[in-house]
Amino acid sequence: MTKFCIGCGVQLQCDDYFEDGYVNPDMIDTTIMCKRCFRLKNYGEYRVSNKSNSYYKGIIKDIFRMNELVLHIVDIFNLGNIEYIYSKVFSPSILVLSKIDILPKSINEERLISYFKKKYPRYKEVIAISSDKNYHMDELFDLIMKYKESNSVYVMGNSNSGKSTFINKMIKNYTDNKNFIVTSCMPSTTLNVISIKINDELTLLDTPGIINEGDVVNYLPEDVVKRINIKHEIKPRIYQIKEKCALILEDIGRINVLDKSNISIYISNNIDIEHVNFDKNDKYKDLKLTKIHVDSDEDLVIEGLCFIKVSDDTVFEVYMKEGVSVYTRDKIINKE
Ligand SMILES: Nc1nc2c(ncn2[C@@H]2O[C@H](COP(=O)(O)OP(=O)(O)OP(=O)(O)O)[C@@H](O)[C@H]2O)c(=O)[nH]1
Ligand SMILES: [Mg+2]
Repeated sequence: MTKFCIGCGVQLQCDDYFEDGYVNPDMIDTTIMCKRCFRLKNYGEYRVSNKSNSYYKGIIKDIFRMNELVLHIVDIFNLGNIEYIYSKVFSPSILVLSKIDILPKSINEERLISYFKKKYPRYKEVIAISSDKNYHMDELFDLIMKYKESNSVYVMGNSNSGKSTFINKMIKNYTDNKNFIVTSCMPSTTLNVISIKINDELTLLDTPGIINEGDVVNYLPEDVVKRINIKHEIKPRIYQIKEKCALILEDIGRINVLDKSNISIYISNNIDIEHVNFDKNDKYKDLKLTKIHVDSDEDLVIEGLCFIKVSDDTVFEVYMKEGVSVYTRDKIINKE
């Protein structure tokens, strides 16, 4: 009988140890979870999946053709390639800004919501949630019941955006089920569509996340990825830059600030930043340099790592691993 892992959705098999879905042959009849999920859930041990981004895109491609409600889950800290799904979903969809608990409490949520509503007008609704803090879960449940086309509602978004954590919270809040989907801060935890019945009128379908190729997590070792993952409210690091200087982000990279400006860096509280005089960059010469001008109404974004607000137009030199996206966007936090 074909069985699927309750942790990641992949088909269970006992033939190939190195393939996803592997379980020991003597357990294939009794277990409901693959070895990869078991080790991740119980020991925090992560194993890279052998599936590619085009495989994940292939899975969700068919969903775009269905006329079902889509919840597009976007990590508020890591917007990534939000346009990818936005440009493909034409069925009713709700933009769910997840992990709102990690932004400072002083942030004006209404302004944040109207920023996204204006920029992405095809979403029926935009809502900010925190699955960790159980914030706006009932409100989102009501929106789902209002807009759903049938019993099936698809949950889509980038890898690590918090899709499975959100579904687990729905399971906890609205069902007696004790089987939860496996979640982690490492990329590609969910590998296949997982169907979760919430009640007789609602089944949520978790989907594998899209890998954002410019995300810094693709280029850093596991221990650093775990530390850049933001678990608690960010305390922005604020610097009054009076003359050219450099900010050293441990071994991850370096940011030279070339103009006078007040800058606020939104980054994991676990990453040390050293503020040093501007000097030669010998240590970082193997990293790629991006020289970038940031207007005072823009943020500088280093994908998956941080974003920086500036008080005045400022030029930065950013040294990061080749492949990491460094770009500007309209400021998402205006007045706090
Ligand atoms: N602070 C905070 N962290 C969250 C929240 N929701 C999810 N996370 C964390 O975000 C990381 C990714 O969560 P997942 O639910 O595994 O993300 P996913 O979208 O299912 O990822 P894939 O399965 O790879 O597509 C985990 O470390 C979660 O603990 C939240 O509301 N607040
Ligand atoms: Mg998942």
